Amino acid sequence: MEKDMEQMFQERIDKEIRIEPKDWMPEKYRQTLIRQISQHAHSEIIGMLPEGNWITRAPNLRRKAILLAKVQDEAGHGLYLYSAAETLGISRDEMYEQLHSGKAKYSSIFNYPTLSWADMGAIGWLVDGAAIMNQVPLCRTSYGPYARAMVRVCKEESFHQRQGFEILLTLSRGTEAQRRMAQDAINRWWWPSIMMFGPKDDESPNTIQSMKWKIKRFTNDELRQKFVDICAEQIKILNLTIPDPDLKWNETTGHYDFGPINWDEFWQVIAGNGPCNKQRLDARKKAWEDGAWVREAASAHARKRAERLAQKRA
Ligand code: BYC
Repeated sequence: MEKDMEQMFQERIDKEIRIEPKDWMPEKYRQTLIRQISQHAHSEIIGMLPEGNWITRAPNLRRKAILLAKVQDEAGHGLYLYSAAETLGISRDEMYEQLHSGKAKYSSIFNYPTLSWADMGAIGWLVDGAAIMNQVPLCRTSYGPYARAMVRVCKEESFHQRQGFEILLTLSRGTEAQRRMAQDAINRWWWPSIMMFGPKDDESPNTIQSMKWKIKRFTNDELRQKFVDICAEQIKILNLTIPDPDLKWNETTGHYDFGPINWDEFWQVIAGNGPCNKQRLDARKKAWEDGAWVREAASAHARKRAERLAQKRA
């Protein structure tokens, strides 16, 4: 019976029919999506912290307003995604609990510090750029609520990517100190950004099944290569360099070759040993604890209203 259901499910996927919350789905499909969507939501929320650090220090009012809006967009993305995950039968409280206890992951990239204003440019250009590369195909992911959330997220993120590039372009055309600051930010964010796509395909336990279920449309390495190819061209406009001596165009493959990735660093960061893991998680836990009185007040208010309504009706 279960076998037949699974076969019918796979046939729907193969025919590109979207799976919706009330449809039957294999338990492993549901669990994979809960893992990926909640990790994605946590990444958006934790991802507000490195940039939030610069809102008070943005160089002028225009830059401050733009950065503030971007960080607020990220909060919105997190909320769409938590809602999408909730349709799979997990509560928001459970997801927060998994984040705070360290059970759920969030993107490795947000465990690096933001040391200068140019980092706002590098995050927009590289981190949002990598995120879009990964998320545009997710607009066609097989689970309806996730796909629809991605359409909205991608629209805003392409704007975020451009604002980051524009910060770097302005700095690259500025004083020598500003150029150096832009180059330093690219040097620090390049390798963590290409790690963001996840482990290489032969070390990625989830890719084969997720491709079969069309949760993922491209493998980690395919997306990483597309991203490198685009950045290798865009850096020419910035007149700066990508910190990889092995980066060069390969006539035969029609792609840019790139140097070895430090996978040990990636696994260390995921295991909780990156430069800012503790700081990021502590900030989220503190926000949760500090918000307890708001949640209690809102529940008390809702309870009173319900009681009053019930009395009126009686
Ligand atoms: N960081 O088998 P794999 C943003 C984990 S935020 C941490 O390849 P999968 C933004 C992976 O979870 C948008 N963990 O897994 C916000 C798995 O864990 P388990 C961020 C990672 O799921 C603010 C294990 O390693 N984007 O745009 O098939 C400011 C093995 O990996 C990472 C998303 O979240 C990582 N980088 O593929 C600016 C995209 N990579 O099984 C910007 C949504 C892998 O041990 N997620 N792991 O629990 C995905 O597309 C996929 O989950 C991944 C990984 C491609 C990331």
